[in-house]
Amino acid sequence: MIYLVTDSALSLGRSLVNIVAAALRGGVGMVQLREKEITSREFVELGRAIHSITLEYNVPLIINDRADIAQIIGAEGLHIGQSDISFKDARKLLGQSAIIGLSIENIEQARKARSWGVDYIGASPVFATPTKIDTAPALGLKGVSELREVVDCRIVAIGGINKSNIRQVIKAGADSVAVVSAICSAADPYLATKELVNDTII
Ligand code: TZP
Ligand code: MG
Repeated sequence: MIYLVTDSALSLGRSLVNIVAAALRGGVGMVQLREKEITSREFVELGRAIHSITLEYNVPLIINDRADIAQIIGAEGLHIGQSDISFKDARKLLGQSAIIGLSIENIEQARKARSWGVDYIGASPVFATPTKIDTAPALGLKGVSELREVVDCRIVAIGGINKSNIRQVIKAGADSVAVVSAICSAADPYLATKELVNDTII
């Protein structure tokens, strides 16, 4: 499954709503709204606009960081990192039906996340990427395989993944692949998504 993570700053001046719509037509199975540079009010407005399209495709919308915004717009889930609110608090706030994903950077964090019952772990980053530079060292394909052996929860791989390496990431054991620039910065986000989706069928 291809999981689109948004970044307006990487969308080459195009409307994020149009990019998400193209990615949904192309077959993404999950969308995460990850916007670091906008106000809370803009985040809510954009979230509502994007949610209305993801609902048409029956694709879950996940909000990055902001449990309050996930709740306000009725999004299907929340994605948190190691320094965000805790998984326990997020679950308490959003309830059992919410999809809650947690980024992990090593096996220890993955084990803990598994024991808490997260819905998926974001294995981050698989490869070094200019999209996010304040990351832990890259896990590499070996890191993904190790995670696959140790934890039995869903693994969403993220970081530097594109059509040149996606098959290897899936072969290493990722259940899904999350991408930012491979779709948001693509000349044709619809075609780019379709190609990535085809590549997941090994
Ligand atoms: N978390 C870890 S790497 C990353 C995030 C949000 C960015 C991935 O972006 P790209 O463009 O798919 O490498
Ligand atoms: Mg975060």
